[in-house]
Amino acid sequence: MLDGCTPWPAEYAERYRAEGYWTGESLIDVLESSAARHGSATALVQGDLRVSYEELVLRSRRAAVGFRELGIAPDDRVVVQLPNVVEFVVVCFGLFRLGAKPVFALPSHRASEIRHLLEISGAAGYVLPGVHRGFDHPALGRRMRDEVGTLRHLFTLDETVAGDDLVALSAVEAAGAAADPSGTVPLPAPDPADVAFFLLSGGTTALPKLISRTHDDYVYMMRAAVEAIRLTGDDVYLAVLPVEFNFTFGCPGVIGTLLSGGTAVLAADATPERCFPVIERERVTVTSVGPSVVQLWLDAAEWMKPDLSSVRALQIGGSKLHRDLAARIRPELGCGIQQVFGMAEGLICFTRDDDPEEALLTTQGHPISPADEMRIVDDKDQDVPPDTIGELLTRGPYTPRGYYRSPEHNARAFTEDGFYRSGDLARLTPDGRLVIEGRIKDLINRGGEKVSAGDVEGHLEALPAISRAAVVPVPDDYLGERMYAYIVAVGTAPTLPEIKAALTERGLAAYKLPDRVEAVDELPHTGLGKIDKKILAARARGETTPTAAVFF
Ligand code: OOB
Repeated sequence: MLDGCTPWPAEYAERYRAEGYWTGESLIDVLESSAARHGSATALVQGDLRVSYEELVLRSRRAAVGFRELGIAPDDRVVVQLPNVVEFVVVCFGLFRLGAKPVFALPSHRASEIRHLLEISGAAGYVLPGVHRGFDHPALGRRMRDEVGTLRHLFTLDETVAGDDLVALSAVEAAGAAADPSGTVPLPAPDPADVAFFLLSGGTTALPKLISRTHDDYVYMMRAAVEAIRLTGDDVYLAVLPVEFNFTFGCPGVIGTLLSGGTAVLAADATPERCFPVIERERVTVTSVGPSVVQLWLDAAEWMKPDLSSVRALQIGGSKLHRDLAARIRPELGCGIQQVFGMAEGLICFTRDDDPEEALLTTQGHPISPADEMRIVDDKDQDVPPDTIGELLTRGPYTPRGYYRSPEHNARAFTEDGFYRSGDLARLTPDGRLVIEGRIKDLINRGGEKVSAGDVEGHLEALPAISRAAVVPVPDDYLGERMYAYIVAVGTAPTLPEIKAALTERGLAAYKLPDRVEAVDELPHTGLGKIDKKILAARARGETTPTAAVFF
């Protein structure tokens, strides 16, 4: 296994193999076996572009040879930041085939996050779009190459911005075709027990951590998700959220759809204007969104009156879906509903079609694998009885045992016997269904995008006009949570637009910008000298607590 990753202990690896969870197939095997069965069927759709399974295999093979020709080697890490386009899938399979490891960045990531991902992964390559949604990714890429020592190769989706130092992805495929015209150059078969790619954590500490996912674990997770949702070659999946998100990528997502021989349609964004016509035209059967998108779609459906009846499963996950919103989906959108609890770190839970209505509306269902272990524990790590809230711990065949290159953090994030401490507050109903109740970890879940409080606070405190900062979530009907920033100013307090502009200037992604700001003379502290976020959160929610008065 790649250096810096934590393998499963041998006894568990043996058990997962012996019990048939890990089958020794790589993601390449999965694609090729689907192509062997469904060669001319449509694998991917993006606007008017349709790509068959055969073409996808051919293009990803060419990409693999092309990347190799251009200097990418097996085990090299390559940060991939692309919108929802066919090339994303081609690049991923190209890198898998070469044994290079994609590191998934979100299209919304900016200098701060990209630098971190490049540095922590020691990336040799960075695949980026052109100017996308007004942001000049090529300029960022060039800057990063000057600043990050390991970064040697830049690739872009946009031919018009390509140059000697920035190779167009079309040129990568062309280089592969030229070097291997008959498609027979031998390429090493990936080791199924090795890392296939890296997902990003929601970020419990300052910046996202990398989560290595092996072929064995991810192929199994997808297969379990495919079975749980009964996905077949007749299904059409719509990728609404970014494809780099675990939910959209493999739960069952784009890649699980390819495993099933179905068609994955790539949407450019989550707007109803974009998605409703595609759902109608392609007869989409499954798609995955967060509660904020559900809200947006419900509002738009009132006047757009779309026909979404082909959607048998509108998967909703990433943040808490409130019962009243859940209850409107079937009558108002005409889609079936499936709640999904998931994490880049592993464990996935689904509600099922045959669940009682109330369980469908108010729980996050069951794990997708019988080998998933869940514990709900109190603050002494003791199991609590059903219907009691505690922290969710989990272990299983697709829940890795450590973050990449993070031994210190791993010691805290995992129990000695390998359970991942999710930081989620949850309970199990007496019939074993999971209900997420809140979080221990210091995150703001803004419409499913997890923003680390520490990350934003660090950036705020780096501004000359601010000496101390603390950010807290406030509940929000639309996004689930919004971010409220408390600052102690140096001199005149900066305004929200000034703060947003300064943070953007520092390279912070737009979804991490505070929604409101309030200047205070001093931040409240707990007895242990930590900033008392409970007081701040209560104040942000408009509640006044007697203690708050003492500290402000
Ligand atoms: C998904 O993955 P991540 O890694 O971005 O975030 C994981 C965290 C969980 O620990 C939990 O705090 C929250 O997101 N979460 C939910 C939830 N699903 C995820 N909170 C309440 N209700 C839910 N249904 O978000 C993710 C990955 C794969 C599939 C689905 C979601």
